[in-house]
Amino acid sequence: MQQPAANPHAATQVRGACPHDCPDTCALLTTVDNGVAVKVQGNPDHAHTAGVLCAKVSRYTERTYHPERVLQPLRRVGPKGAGRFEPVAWDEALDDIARRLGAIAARDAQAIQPYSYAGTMGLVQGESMDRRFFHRLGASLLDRTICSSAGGEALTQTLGGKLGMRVEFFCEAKLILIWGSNSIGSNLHFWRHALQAKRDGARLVCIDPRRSETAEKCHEHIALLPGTDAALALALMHELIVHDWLDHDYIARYTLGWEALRERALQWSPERAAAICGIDAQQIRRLARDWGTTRPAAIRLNYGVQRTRGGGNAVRAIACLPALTGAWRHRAGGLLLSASGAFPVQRTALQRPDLLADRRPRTVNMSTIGDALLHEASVEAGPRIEALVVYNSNPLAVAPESAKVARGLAREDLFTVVLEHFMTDTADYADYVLPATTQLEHWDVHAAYGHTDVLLNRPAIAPVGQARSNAAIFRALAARMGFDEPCFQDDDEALCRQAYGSAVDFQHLLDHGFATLALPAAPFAEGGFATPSGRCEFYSARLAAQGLDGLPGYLPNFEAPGSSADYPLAMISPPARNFLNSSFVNVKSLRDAEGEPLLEIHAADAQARGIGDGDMVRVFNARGVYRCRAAVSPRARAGVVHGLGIWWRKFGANGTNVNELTSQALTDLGRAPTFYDCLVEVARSE
Ligand SMILES: Nc1nc2c(c(=O)[nH]1)N[C@H]1C(S)=C(S)[C@@H](COP(=O)(O)OP(=O)(O)OC[C@H]3O[C@@H](n4cnc5c(=O)[nH]c(N)nc54)[C@H](O)[C@@H]3O)O[C@H]1N2
Ligand SMILES: Nc1nc2c(c(=O)[nH]1)N[C@H]1C(S)=C(S)[C@@H](COP(=O)(O)OP(=O)(O)OC[C@H]3O[C@@H](n4cnc5c(=O)[nH]c(N)nc54)[C@H](O)[C@@H]3O)O[C@H]1N2
Ligand code: SF4
Ligand SMILES: [Mo]
Repeated sequence: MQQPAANPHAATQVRGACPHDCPDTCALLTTVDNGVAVKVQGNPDHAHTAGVLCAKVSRYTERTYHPERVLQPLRRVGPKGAGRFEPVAWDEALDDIARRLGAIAARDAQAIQPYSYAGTMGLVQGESMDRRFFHRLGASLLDRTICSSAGGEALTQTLGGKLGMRVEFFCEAKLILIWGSNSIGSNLHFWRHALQAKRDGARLVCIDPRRSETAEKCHEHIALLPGTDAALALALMHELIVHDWLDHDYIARYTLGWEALRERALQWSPERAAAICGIDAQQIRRLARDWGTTRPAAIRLNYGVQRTRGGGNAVRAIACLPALTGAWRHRAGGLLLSASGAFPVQRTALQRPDLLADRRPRTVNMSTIGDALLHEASVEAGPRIEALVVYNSNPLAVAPESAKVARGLAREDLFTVVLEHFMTDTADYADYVLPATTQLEHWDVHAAYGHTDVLLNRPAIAPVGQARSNAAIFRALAARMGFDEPCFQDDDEALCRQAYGSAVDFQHLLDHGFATLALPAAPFAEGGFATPSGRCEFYSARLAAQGLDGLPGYLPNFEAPGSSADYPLAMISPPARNFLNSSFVNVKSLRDAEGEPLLEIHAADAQARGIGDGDMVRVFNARGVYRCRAAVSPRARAGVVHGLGIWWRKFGANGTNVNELTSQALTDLGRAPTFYDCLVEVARSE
């Protein structure tokens, strides 16, 4: 059961890893018959996967053998964005790309901009040969902020890193707060543990503006307004203090800044927070009692809380709660947002920043790529972007304020190369589209952020068509650019070995497909935080030194509900269950399950606008217009609408998606986007 057997007619099973940006990082088993992948299943031997995949990846073969897959290099023949291309030979495409990048680099390599994110989470196809190539070239660096950097920075300041509870112990908790997470849709394998805990008598509370699939199944749902989580967390602290539901011993030994935090929290009565959160003060009191008096108690925090102006501070405030009650003492207590900091990835060896030598290229923030492409105010110093190389990402669909991204991509003087599986919205604007392999066709090795196992992905099948792995494409470009350092010779399997070096036994990965990191069951039971003080830092001297608030505080949204007469509704745009960001939108069975682009709206807000269920609506603000169908839905609270999923623009009724409406304003920490800090108005559309 490993590599396709010598006899091509015998069906074999190949072990792999799910490449998607999902906390679960499942172990896959691909059945290969006669060189064709016929089935992708969860590996039953891997405890976290437990033999179960989500609906999306159970259909992975539909994606790999999709009739619209890009299977040969393409060169643009029509206007940018029109999607008209002609096939071209690999050598011709690579020669021309190398020549054009070389000409730009001869003037200023910083005019070349890589743009990538987590289309694959693989360390090899996501952050190895590509980084070496751009480092050697001296291209602009990319600040990869689009998903998790506000919350990540908050965790780093408070706990010392992206560290937290082990997911497998949530099943032993007696109280679980599911905070800013629709776990059933986006973290299915955690939800198994929550359900087990529920069966064993635990209370589940969901804190989310939307009555999600997950909120419905919890004992209580607290439907606060978007961007108000810090106010809620501070009021919880207020109640913990007033009722003395505190672990004074834990606070004294293992935390920093308690007196200052206490003073701050005492300003946050439940009534004050309730008015801001748009909820009942009684709900806050009850939640505080639950958190203060239940052991073990755990928080599954997710990234939904950090996509507003104060998102970093919200995560800081929430991350203080387990230390106040000593919840960390128990392995089933504490908090988990991301565990990715536990992985000993050898990033320097993989990415080779030394290839920059003494050059210090500027850094461009991926979340403001619209402004950067248009070279507008507030963008990073340095030259106008002349070439854009996109891989593992679909910026036109996923980055905020897409009208600007589209205008930038349409620039005639921009040379764009896109490595892709499909003709995405972004690929339509490329000068060259290069066919990339999928996870079934290449080697890779993975970390995770929702569990703590390392996974290996072996290729199950040969590349489909003329597809090449990202690493192979950058290797070929490096050769054409004359980069002769030996590291440009490393093949994909060698890169897999380098990803963890001696920190993980590669032979074990080859033999079993995964390896479990040796980690303590309860990471902060006796302090040991990875902060400079070694304590949970309620007060951060590092933040104060940057001129920021040293304590977690509440920052109202840039576009706070009620602050604009023209745009009275707050719009959030969380993931759709059957898509993964903008991936899978073109897999028909999954698109059929989602139906069409929808806006969930509360009955009162719909009625006030004469909108009926199923009507077409215009959702608009000063940045743009998005047309879609209204779903008058009990999932929406009054004042908040939900534009679900990241649809491809080309499937949208007016050729846009929700990001036509979102802004490029950045969060308080981590320079991250504020997708859920967005006011709109909605009107019936004929
Ligand atoms: N099926 C599916 N799974 C996915 C993804 C996907 O697109 N589809 N995306 C993946 C990615 S990239 C990521 S980063 C992860 C995590 O992605 P997350 O962004 O954590 O996504 P969700 O789990 O849907 O949880 C977000 C929840 O937060 C809620 N929310 C919005 N604003 C606020 C707020 O201000 N406060 C609070 N408390 N809640 C708020 C939303 O209504 C939503 O239910 O999921 C991954 N998994
Ligand atoms: N409005 C709104 N916008 C959001 C969000 C939101 O909640 N609301 N969520 C944000 C978040 S959390 C994230 S993480 C970003 C996600 O943004 P992206 O990381 O851009 O994610 P995807 O949209 O899935 O696009 C990934 C692309 O990579 C391609 N790909 C996959 N594997 C490979 C490979 O091996 N090689 C190559 N060359 N290509 C590959 C896929 O075909 C796909 O088109 O979106 C953000 N945008
Ligand atoms: S997307 Fe998430 S749940 Fe689905 S198979 Fe991949 S890791 Fe597992
Ligand atoms: Mo993400």
